[in-house]
Amino acid sequence: MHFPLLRRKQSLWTNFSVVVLLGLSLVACGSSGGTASASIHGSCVPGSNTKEVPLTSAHKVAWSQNALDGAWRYAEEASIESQATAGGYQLLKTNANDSDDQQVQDIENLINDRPDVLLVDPYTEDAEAKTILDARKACIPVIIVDRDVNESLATPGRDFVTFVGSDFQKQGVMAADALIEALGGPTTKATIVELTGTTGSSPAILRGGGFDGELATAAPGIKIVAEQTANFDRATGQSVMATLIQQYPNIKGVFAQNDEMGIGAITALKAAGKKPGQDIQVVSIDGTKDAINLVLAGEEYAVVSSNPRLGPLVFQALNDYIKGQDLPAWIVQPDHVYKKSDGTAQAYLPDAF
Ligand code: GYE
Repeated sequence: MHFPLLRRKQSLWTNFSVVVLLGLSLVACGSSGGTASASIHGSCVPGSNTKEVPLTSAHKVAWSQNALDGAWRYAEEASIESQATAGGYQLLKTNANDSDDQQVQDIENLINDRPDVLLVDPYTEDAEAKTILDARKACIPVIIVDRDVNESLATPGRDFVTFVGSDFQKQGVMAADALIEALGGPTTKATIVELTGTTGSSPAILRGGGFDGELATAAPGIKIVAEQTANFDRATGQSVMATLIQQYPNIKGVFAQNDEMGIGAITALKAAGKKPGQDIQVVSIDGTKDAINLVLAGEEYAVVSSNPRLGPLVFQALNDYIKGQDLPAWIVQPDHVYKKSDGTAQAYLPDAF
């Protein structure tokens, strides 16, 4: 006699459970365009931190950019945007204006928007790492773009899917080899200064490490008398160089960790009566039109590229991940050296940004 009632209670309870579970999984795994899509993040358990978040399809892509200043960053932004458009994705964009605090806030806001996947170009290596873990815990897969995070704080293959970007260390080595050549080869004795990028950012750390290490081993007679940050910025590069050239009037070379600072440095050197390209040699990294034109004008010896057109690699990685392929921890963007003497700067000019 009691069975029907019991069955009814059970089925009510079962229906209630289904509703609750559906609701929870919607919260946990996000939704695309307001439709239930618990399945796109497969077996991800919110709050767990043991393996990377699965992804079976994506429409809503979030993109956290660390700043929008200078040709390099505009070129990168355009590359991400055009690939998102070409692939029919919805792109949620933020710009942290050179601020770790702002970028941390941006990423937390983007997590709350429940994108299917999150792309992050972190301002510095450590500050944004916790937000990558937060995304992981919220079952949102992350691809790190351009600048890496400190991988001892957030690990590829677990906390994020992959890192897509250049080999900054190698860029530093190539820049050192070019400057050594400009100054007369491995046995040269000379002093130089180095303008460093944003302190704590992966390109500043790795370009500096690559350059300093290569210089010390390949041309120990060339000494770095000052290393000072100019935050990857042209105007700051100019003012820092204006001070350094007063302090060290006999330097024979300048390594600027990006083109913007290199261009600022050349302006300051000229204002101080120096002849860049003749009595002082400058090398920088990025591959902007402005810097390549200085190379062609004979005022800068070489530019090492850091190709900002990362969109194709990023969206290829996203598609491969969706197809279930195992991605490498690092997808490397290849770079090159451009000089006037061998015609490479001229040949590259149409591609400069
Ligand atoms: O060199 C610089 C920009 O992260 C590689 O950031 C990038 C660097 C690039 O500000 O121009």
